[in-house]
Amino acid sequence: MGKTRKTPSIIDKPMNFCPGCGHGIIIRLICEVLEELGQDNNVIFPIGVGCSSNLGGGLVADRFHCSHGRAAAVASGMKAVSPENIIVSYQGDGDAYSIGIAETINAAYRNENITVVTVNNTNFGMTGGQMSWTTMPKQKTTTSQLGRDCDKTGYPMKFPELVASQFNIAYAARGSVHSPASINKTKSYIKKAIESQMNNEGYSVVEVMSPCPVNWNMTPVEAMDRIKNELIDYFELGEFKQREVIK
Ligand SMILES: Cc1ncc(C[n+]2csc(CCOP(=O)(O)OP(=O)(O)O)c2C)c(N)n1
Repeated sequence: MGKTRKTPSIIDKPMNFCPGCGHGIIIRLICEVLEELGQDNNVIFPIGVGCSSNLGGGLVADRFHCSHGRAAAVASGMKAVSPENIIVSYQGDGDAYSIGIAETINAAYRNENITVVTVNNTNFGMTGGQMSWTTMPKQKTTTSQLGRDCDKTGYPMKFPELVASQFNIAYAARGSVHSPASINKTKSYIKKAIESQMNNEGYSVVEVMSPCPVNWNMTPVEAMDRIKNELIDYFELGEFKQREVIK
């Protein structure tokens, strides 16, 4: 018998995600990390609007459901008044990048000592699969029915690379949940991000590539394969910035 992985105690009950969705895996990883770092009773989650909002219903943890796209601004305020708490904003790509890009980027610009986890499923999942700033070239969505035309709408945004290259932030990485190995790597990224907040190093962001079988019109297995075979060629996995802390 292999060692069983214990469910983190702040996970209260099953969450309402579609079969094959990646959100549940990512939330589980965040909770495992918080427990391992002894922060599970010290965390506050500013939560975005979208499928990410379901985090609120499944955890025994302090949380605040923010206006659409504004979680990074709320997170900055929480950290300012309560610096001893660990602040983890949890948002989708549509929320953090399309709708809330001003708040998202300004928090990075100011190097706020918060952690942002963005779930990139290349569309606005909750509202039925509209195009977002991470929709792939030629990808069909309900608002790009002939396939995304990037000459008209811009190219998919690579947020961790952007802030890592332009701002003096602490940590930026992109993970994925398409395989056990990528899940374990993603967990290590989330751990480094939260540790950097605990060390007062500043802003940390982990984007996670996540399947959305329902809106991609795929089976769960096909959706995982899409990440492996298509998405990570464009959305490269890895760490883009890691501050060297002088001890
Ligand atoms: C101000 C405002 N505009 C639009 C909406 C509708 N809305 C709800 S969820 C959502 C999309 C969220 O997409 P994303 O952040 O990518 O998260 P996902 O559901 O894919 O995880 C939108 C547009 C809203 N609730 N409020």
